[in-house]
Amino acid sequence: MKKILFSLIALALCTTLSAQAPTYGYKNPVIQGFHPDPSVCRVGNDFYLVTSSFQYFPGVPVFHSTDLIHWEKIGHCLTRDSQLPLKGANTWGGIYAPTIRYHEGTFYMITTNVSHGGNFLVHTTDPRGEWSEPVWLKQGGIDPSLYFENGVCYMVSNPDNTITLCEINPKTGEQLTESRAIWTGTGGRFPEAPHIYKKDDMYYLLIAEGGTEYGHKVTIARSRHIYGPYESNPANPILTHINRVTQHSPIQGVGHAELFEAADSSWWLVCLAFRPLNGNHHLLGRETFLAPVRWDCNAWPVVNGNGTLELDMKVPTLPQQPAPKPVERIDFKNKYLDNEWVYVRNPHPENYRFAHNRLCLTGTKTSLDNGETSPTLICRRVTDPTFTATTVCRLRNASANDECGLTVYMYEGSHCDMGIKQQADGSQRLVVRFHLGSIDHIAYDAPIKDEVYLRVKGTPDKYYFEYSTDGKHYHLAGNISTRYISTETAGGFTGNMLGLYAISPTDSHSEGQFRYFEYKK
Ligand code: 6LW
Repeated sequence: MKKILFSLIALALCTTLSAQAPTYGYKNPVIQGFHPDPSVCRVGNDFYLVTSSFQYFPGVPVFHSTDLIHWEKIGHCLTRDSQLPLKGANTWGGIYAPTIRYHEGTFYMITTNVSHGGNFLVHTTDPRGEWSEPVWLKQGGIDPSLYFENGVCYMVSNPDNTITLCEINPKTGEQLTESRAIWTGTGGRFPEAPHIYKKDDMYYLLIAEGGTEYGHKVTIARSRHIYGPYESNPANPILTHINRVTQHSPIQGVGHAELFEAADSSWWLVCLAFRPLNGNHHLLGRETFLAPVRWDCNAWPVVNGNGTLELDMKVPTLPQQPAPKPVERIDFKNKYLDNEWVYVRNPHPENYRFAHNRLCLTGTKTSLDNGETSPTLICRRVTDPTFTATTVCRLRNASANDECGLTVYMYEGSHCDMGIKQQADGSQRLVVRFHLGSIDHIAYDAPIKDEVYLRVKGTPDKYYFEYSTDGKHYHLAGNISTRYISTETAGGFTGNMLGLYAISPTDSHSEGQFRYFEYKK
């Protein structure tokens, strides 16, 4: 009787719980802000996702989800200088598209450091923990991926714009077979992002073509044998926004995808795309999108019915489990930074410390215009078309021209800074400066005293730079059309970041001391 009662209670609980978990509809992008080239692996009911990181340190963020919609950033694969040399890496350099795979208890992440050493992989048994030292690989090209079958580890990448396959020892990196060309795609430029899957005794080769701009598309081919010959899907591309039906879609540049199966046998796809916000200009970089896939036995996969995506996806989903929300306000007195924060290239840890209930940044000669080494700058992604970012800081022990403040940073060639600047006579001024390619423009320069609140208000069309001495009444110190700092104008593979910085042209050991940082959408 007790047993029956217990079972009844358990059943009632399960029914209520599953009744509570929604299983319909979600919003794209599922990971907002600069998070391109997504790759996913599944272990039971857990999905792990990685994205590219270019010049930023630590590199290759790792996300976890059980419903594919809510993703929690659980760490980074590349957290040590020995794994991630980034000297001279810019927004077109450093770490390109990663692939994550799980095989016999081990997670593998394979990627390219285009600035140092080319293709390599790292592995771990705990994706929330530390990953191995890099295992360097011989086969070139970008976008390497792994496929495991019967004790063999295959590596695929795109040297010479040709999808190329070989066998490797994933623990030593040794290449065990000659590299063999297997497909060049359907004729689009930049055949890249290859992944191999096996289904119904066929090998499927998924790639991207057309380049990562408006001509981007996803195509697929299949073969009975892993080395080919591969037959192209007559319905290619299986996903693109290049056509007239999506000409006015708020999502563009759809490509670089990964296909995978959930535990309930449903198929899904993640890919990158961008959201034009100011005319044809995009600010947030390439983001991660999700789509359902229908993949019948012996058939070609069909993405979201007609090979396009929407922001508002009206489709059945896995039971939805909201992930913890990112913190809006970080008080530096807690001596803690969450894993949203990254540095540009390999940071100098001695220039970052918590003291006086603040985050203290020691300025160096390396300015934000420097593309070789690491300025004192700690950043997080802009993740929303409309946002307000606020910090409060003071500049201490400063010599003439030392500075600290808040920047909207695309890369060294394109950033808008608002900061406190030390004068030769000991006074301080509030300066707003736009550094846009060869143009350096001072938008504001006025006296200021001691601690100052700095606020950037972002809208799709304009960024507004404001400051306050009491945190209540703000003065507008400048504004700029977002077009100037968009990917279309500035270039690069990354997106807008918000950064706290300090600079000292004479290495005077002055400090920018920040009390908190708040980001609200
Ligand atoms: C990536 C390539 C691409 O390696 O852009 O859009 C490159 N796709 O596949 C950098 O993200």
